[in-house]
This record gives sequence, structure tokens and C-alpha cells, in this order.
Amino acid sequence: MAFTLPALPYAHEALEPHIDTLTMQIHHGKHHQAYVDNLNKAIAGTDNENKSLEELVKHAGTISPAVRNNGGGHWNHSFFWESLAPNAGGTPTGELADAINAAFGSFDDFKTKFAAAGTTRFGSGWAWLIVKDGKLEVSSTPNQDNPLMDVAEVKGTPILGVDVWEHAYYLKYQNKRPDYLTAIWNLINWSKVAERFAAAK
Ligand code: MN3
Repeated sequence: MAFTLPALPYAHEALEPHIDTLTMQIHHGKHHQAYVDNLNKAIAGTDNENKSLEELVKHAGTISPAVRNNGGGHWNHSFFWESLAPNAGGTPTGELADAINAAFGSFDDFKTKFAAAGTTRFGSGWAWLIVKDGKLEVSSTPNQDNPLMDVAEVKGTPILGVDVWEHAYYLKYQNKRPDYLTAIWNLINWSKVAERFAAAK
């Protein structure tokens, strides 16, 4: 069964001024669509055609680079759109807040560590907050890899992911990736992240 582009859970302009409308239109409508289309092309007529996206991603080390890159791209972007929301941001609460404080010292220390993971990822990739052995960790992956993949340096269950490819921010922030990573805190959908945390821990 062919994969399809999920609808954005909000309007393209809903994340202004932190992420601009044109970036969202191109990022979702062109980049994410291309991952979906190229994934479908890469699995057509193969055994992978009947596997779930999660199944493909977990076996990234033994599938073709086209399936790994485009399957990862499809999974990561679907996860990213849901990680953001208009009028979001603020601070996490409840058990998630407790777990962040336990793992990183404070919410501010977590933000510093997460921003560093995104800023120091050379080239293109992702910054992640994951659950690993019941605890929270920050990690990053290159290209369209993610922490669910057997090839990931740090494996775990992602509960938050931020795209640090230039296509995610260049129109508004140009070379200033740190400014994009500062603005993104205004958009994090902490209730979604808390829901994922509850399911993963
Ligand atoms: Mn992207």
C-alpha cells in the first residue's frame, strides 16, 4: 500500500512569526511530499511494499539507502509537524517536567543541551529528546536517520524531534540556525510530547 502525505495539523501560516508561511508550504508540500513519493518508488514491487513505516525504519541498516533516507524523511516529518502547534511553547508540566528536571537539572539546562545538539549537528539532521531505558536523553542524527533506527548511534523512543536541515529555516533565518532553534521553543506542543512520554516510559 502506498504511503501518503499527512495533512498538516494546522494552517501553513499558523506558526508565524517563528516559522514563516512560505517555508511551511515548501517544507510540507514539496520536501515531505518528495520523501513520500520517492519512498513509494523505492518500495514498489519489492517485499517492503507491505511493511509499515515503523518496520522499515527499524531495519534501516538492511534496507536500501533510498528506503532508509525517504522512509526516515517521511517518518521524521510526520513526527515533526505533530511536535509543533500554534500558540504553544511554554513549559512542560507534570511527570514530563519532573523527568526533564531529573535528567537535565532544569528545563533551561534541557533547552541548552537540546539547542547544542541541533546547532552542532554538522550539515543536515535532527535533534531529539528520547526515552532510553526509562530515562530522558538528548541526541541528534544525521540526514533523515532517527533514534528508532538500528543504525542510530543513540537508540531510543523519540518524544520530540526538531528538523535542523537548512530547508527548515533558511528563508527566514539564513545561516542563523541558533536563532531558529531559539524561536522553535515558542511552538513546541508539550501536551503532545507528554502524551508520547507517557506511552514510551
Ligand atoms: Mn525537513
